Amino acid sequence: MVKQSFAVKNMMCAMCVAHVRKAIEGLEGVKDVNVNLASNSALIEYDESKISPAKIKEAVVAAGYDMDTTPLSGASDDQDEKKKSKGFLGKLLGR
Ligand SMILES: [Cu+2]
Repeated sequence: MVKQSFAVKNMMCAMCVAHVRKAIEGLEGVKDVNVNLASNSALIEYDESKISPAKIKEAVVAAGYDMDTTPLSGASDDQDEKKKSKGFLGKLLGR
């Protein structure tokens, strides 16, 4: 089981967030999903032996949105928390 954050594109409002969440949470192998509109990302906890980011993306695309299959950040280090969020924002703004 892994917990990773992915960039989600084309979300405009709370309804979009609900759509994306619904598309992801119904998938087999997905345990938990938290979609964030402000950071345009989805924090997904899933069983990597049952589902891949590519499969999750398929569901997101089918719902009318788009998602990166590369996680935004890997395993987190507590002391790097600030640095990480800065890099994360920079990544989003750089697109
Ligand atoms: Cu919307």
